[in-house]
Amino acid sequence: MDKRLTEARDALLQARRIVVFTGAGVSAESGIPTYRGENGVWRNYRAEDLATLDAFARNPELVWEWYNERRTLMLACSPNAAHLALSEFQASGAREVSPITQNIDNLHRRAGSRDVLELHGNAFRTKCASCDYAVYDHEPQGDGCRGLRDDFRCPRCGSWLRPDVVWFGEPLDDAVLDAAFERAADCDAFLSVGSSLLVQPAALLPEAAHRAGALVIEVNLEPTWLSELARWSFRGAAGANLPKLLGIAEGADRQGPEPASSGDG
Ligand code: BV8
Ligand code: ZN
Repeated sequence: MDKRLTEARDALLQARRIVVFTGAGVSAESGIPTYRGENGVWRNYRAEDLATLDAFARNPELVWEWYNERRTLMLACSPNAAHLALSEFQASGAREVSPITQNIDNLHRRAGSRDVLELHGNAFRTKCASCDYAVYDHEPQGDGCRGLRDDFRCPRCGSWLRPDVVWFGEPLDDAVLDAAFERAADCDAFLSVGSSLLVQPAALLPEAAHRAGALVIEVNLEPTWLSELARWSFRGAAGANLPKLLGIAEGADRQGPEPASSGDG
């Protein structure tokens, strides 16, 4: 294993409170397009154009069609080695692990991660645009929203239902954001995985951790503004690097009894 990766892993495994902050890049190997990568344009729509309140007000059917298409794709994808390693790392209980994600694809939950802070919501949660009705849809709603489907009308007040995600220009949920900043300021290690760190205010979290003196490590295919600040910045895929960094790949972090010696010791 790359010497720098071993050093970073050994330093990381000393930490007691670790935030693992993820972006679209952690789900790329599961087959979910990123936002700004070469295939970053969703079909012929751009997230910035459709993931907005204006777009929904103008054409809710189109926005629902887009989200149903994305839900269908997300359900067809599976958590990859990065999601699974993070879930195993957290489950080991050896230290406090706080997953904070910008992704709405539900893959961290499906991988078994707990207590995931979903900064931008979850594509599978549906909420009423007017009252507090909300429901967690495990399956995409039918075959998409062709014309006015009454499935998209709130059973309580009749208003439009919408995906429970944070659109551009919308504020993030205060409680979620406060919790995220608290964890970033309190952690002793902060991992940024698969994010271009361009979307605010999420992109302020790595900075908050760095300012608080946390060990900062990055795994990303391309350099970001954090790459200079990080103690280690690995240019590589999350699926290949995160399991090694977390000591999962070769069981370096097994807390259980020493594996029985193979008798050649
Ligand atoms: C708000 C849900 C205010 C919807 C999302 C100008 C300057 C600065 C800020 C702004 C500005 N103009 C406007 C703003 C604010 C705006 C913003 O930040 N815009 C950006 C585009 C400049 N922010 C907002 O609007 C936020 N709200 O500010 O509200 C307010 C306050 C009070 C009252 C009223 C209003 C809301 C932002 C949330 C938007 N919603 N998603 C949906 O998706 O349907 S954001 C969406 O894009 C994703 O959720 C994700 O968070 C983000 C994309 O970021 P990344 O995850 O980093 O993904 P990206 O593709 O960019 O990068 C992937 C990286 O992975 C790449 O670097 C790539 O190299 C790497 N990679 C690829 N494959 C791999 C890999 N790495 C490792 N392994 C691999 N295999
Ligand atoms: Zn309602």
